[in-house]
Amino acid sequence: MTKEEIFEEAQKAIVESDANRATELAERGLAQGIDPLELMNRGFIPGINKVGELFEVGKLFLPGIILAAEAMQKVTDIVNAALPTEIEKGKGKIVIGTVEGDIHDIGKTIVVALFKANGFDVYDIGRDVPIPRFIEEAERVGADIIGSSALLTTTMDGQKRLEEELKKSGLRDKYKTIVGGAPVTQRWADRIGADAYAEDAADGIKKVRHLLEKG
Ligand code: B12
Repeated sequence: MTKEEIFEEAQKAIVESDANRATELAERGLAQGIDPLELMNRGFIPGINKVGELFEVGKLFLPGIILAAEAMQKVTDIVNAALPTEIEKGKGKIVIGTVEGDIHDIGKTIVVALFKANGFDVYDIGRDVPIPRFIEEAERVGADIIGSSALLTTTMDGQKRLEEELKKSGLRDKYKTIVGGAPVTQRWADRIGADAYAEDAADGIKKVRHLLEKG
């Protein structure tokens, strides 16, 4: 199979919620030497995005998304495990989680894996995380950066509350913050006063490096 065929089939397998086919394609793609991130970005992620679109127009219902998400989770685990292991340590400590009320964590898991693969110390606090918990964890581990993910327009507000809580506790200058998630934009980051916004995991690495350089 060519690379393009794998990407196409990968997308189809997610849309069809075919976990077996999806895992087979993930393994095959990696064995063929396709870059893990490219495999996600051009194969599986367009698949899950398509699922979102079908849901939006009423062509797919919640049980369908759940099945597709399960298939997505499986391939994410396989592909993440194939990311090259970290070579340097001590580049920066990052606490990352999905905000309160939000259980979407596929994207966050990809971000966590890529940060780890790039040598960062990552503290993944999971999903549906109460806002104070982000700060507690950052204080506990002595983080440099706090990253938050939000996939619902209603839960994006948690990212704003994080900024507010940091200010209230006099800790705003101690940490850099980065926000992400499908509905999140640079404009939102500017509006709430976050230090950075990232479009995807690779952009996240770039932005975090920049934040750490700036000090
Ligand atoms: C899979 C999915 C689910 C799965 C989640 C499984 C899981 N373990 O994550 C399940 C079925 C559980 C689910 C549930 C729901 N979902 Co849903 N879901 C999706 C779907 C189809 C895909 C999300 C996804 O995984 N995308 C792939 C990943 C790779 O992309 P990503 O998350 O954006 O992450 C990338 C970047 O954004 C960035 N990034 C993300 N976070 C961060 C953080 C940092 C720090 C950085 C640097 C970068 C970064 O990097 C990532 C990698 O490139 C989306 C559609 C969509 N297009 O987003 C709907 C969607 C988000 N869901 C939606 C809805 C409505 C729901 C439900 C309310 C449905 C319901 N009626 O119950 C519930 C909500 C549950 C809750 N309280 O959270 C709506 C949201 C609408 C809105 N305006 O808010 C969407 C947009 C679907 C739609 N079109 O209507 N969902």
